[in-house]
Amino acid sequence: MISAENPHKTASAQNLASPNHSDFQLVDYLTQRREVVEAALDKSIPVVYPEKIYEAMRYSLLAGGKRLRPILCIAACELAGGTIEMALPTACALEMIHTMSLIHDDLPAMDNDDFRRGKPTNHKKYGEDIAILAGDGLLAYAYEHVAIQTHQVPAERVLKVVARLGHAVAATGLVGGQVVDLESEGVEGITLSTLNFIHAHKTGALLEASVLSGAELAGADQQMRQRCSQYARNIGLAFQIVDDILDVTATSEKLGKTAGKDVEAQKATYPSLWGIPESQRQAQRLVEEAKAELAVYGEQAAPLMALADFITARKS
Ligand code: GRG
Repeated sequence: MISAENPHKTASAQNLASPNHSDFQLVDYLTQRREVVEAALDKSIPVVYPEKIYEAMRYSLLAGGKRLRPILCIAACELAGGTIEMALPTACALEMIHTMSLIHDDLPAMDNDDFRRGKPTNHKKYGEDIAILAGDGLLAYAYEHVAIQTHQVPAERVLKVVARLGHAVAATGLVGGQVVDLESEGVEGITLSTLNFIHAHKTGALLEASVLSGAELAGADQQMRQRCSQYARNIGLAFQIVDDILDVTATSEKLGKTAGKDVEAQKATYPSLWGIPESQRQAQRLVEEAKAELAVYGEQAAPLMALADFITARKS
């Protein structure tokens, strides 16, 4: 059981083991960027008639979480010479899409989870019908938000970002990954390549879209986009490996969701294929390779470098 105090809500900076990149102050950076994102998310969806659906959307959207995707988007935009303001609507949209995927993932027809971000899941609080609609509402709103709220960015860049988000969400991304994940449940002998497919799509696609859309909004050149893409693929996979490890090693209280679900659902995971020590080594290797991609940008890349370290150091 998860305590009613919602320890997950303020967890990200506190749960960070010491990052090992240069003098960059990741905890300060995360705290500042999270504050900006939280305020923008709070403003993004008002409560109007019919109140219930707006409240349900806000319930999950404003329930905390690490805000990793918006922060990656902002950091990549800054790396490419852009501003927080240029990235903020897309950053919020990424969190709306991510939250939508969590709401639907938690439904009885999918993972059937009771807790998320330290609180009862959306369908536990509002019922399945409203939870489905809250997810749909957030997904649609994400695109409207990018299209209407992005200023000081040429329209063709915004259009590219909208297309990129669509690609990350569709059967080419989250949806495709989720389908193979559902099909693989309880199946023995899942291969590494199937596992990699699931997570490159279910988790990696949106993380990659977060980094690339930030870079694109600021007009990053082809070489920077390629480096950002490789960086994001590596941290995406590392993120999932760490997620699998935490499912075995962390408590529900720390995670803000039910721990041990992968074993219970007989899911193939990286620790089940490799064991925990090798999974940790692989995650570390991927993070080092991700950082090496951006080394050419020096101090400008410090936030993204430190965020890569955060992936393996995180405890929730
Ligand atoms: C997008 C149309 C559409 C459908 C969604 C349900 C589904 C299809 C896909 C599942 C995607 C999913 C839930 C992937 C898991 C990704 C993941 C590792 C989530 C945890 O992310 P964190 O740790 O969570 O960043 P917080 O709460 O910190 O934001």
